[in-house]
Amino acid sequence: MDDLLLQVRQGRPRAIARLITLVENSETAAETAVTALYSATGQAHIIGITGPPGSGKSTLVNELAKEFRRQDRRVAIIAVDPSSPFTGGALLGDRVRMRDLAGDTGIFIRSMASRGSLGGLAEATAGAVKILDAAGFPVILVETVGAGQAEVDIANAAHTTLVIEAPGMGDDIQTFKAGILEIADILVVNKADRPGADRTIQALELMLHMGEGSATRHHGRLLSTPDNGPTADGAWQIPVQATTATQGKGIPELVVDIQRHYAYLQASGVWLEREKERSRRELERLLQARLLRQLQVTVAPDRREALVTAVAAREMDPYTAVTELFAHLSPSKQAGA
Ligand SMILES: Nc1nc2c(ncn2[C@@H]2O[C@H](COP(=O)(O)OP(=O)(O)OP(=O)(O)O)[C@@H](O)[C@H]2O)c(=O)[nH]1
Ligand SMILES: [Mg+2]
Repeated sequence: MDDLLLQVRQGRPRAIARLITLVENSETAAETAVTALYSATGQAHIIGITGPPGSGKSTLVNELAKEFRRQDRRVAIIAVDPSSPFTGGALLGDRVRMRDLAGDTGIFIRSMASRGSLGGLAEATAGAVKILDAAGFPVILVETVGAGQAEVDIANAAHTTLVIEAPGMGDDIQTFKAGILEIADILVVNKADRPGADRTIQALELMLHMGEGSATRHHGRLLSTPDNGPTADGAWQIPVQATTATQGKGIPELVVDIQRHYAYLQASGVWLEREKERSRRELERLLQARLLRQLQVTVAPDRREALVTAVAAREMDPYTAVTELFAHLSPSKQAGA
């Protein structure tokens, strides 16, 4: 493991791939890896890319990566695929599209499938992000299909979240998924070569204005006016950027938006706020998992089962059952807490 960790720190692709797989499949490996690597993390700009199926996320990620490479920045890509657990078809398609980047050692591409990951996809993605961060990638792009909780999880893990829309999906404000303003730092209207792109842009901008009118808050800050960039009071204005990913159009502009958002996060202190929020959620998750494991070790299965049965039979209420379970968790330490 030590040797593997060393090679990861040196940015060796094979070692990185191997460690991600290990961490995906073993809690112990995850603990060892994160303990060893954590102090080397916190450097990468983690960028989430989410949006409806087929809106052009993979094509866009491919183009973004090329643009970052032009600036001589190393890029890691994680493609999260929660929607198709049965075939490798979608992933294969992504690989073909990302072939422009094949052979470039400044780039690392990893697909995460929902099956086989121990603590769930969000957990596995978070592990991979940490490894890539410690491996020295200054930019990590995480593509996830807009499917409810997954996109929220990614937004929570990312510093900058891009929500990708495409024209022809109704272009009614109501058809945009509720909550995208909660997670979007940058709105992208891809497929701007398609008819109706202007209407989509207008609809999104209208939505941003409505948010302003009803004092919708974005990450605790008010949005939003059409002119881009932080306002006098320092709040972030969500920009709407048109792109045609298949022709590389709008990509340099989008990278400027991303870098502007990075500068805003750093200057405003929001970067630290988000890191703290993420850390808080992570600690709570780990604590929950460890408490559950501890209970499973200290309370015999038949005792646990007896409590479940008693609660089901209304012989005991669930609070009393939990109190009894808790009494098994090293009572001496609890007294001091
Ligand atoms: N006309 C046009 N087509 C595009 C554009 N960007 C992507 N496409 C096409 O749209 C289709 C879907 O693109 P993907 O990049 O796979 O979209 P995705 O959002 O990653 O799709 P999923 O991962 O399956 O949700 C492909 O056929 C792309 O070639 C664009 O800017 N204009
Ligand atoms: Mg895709």
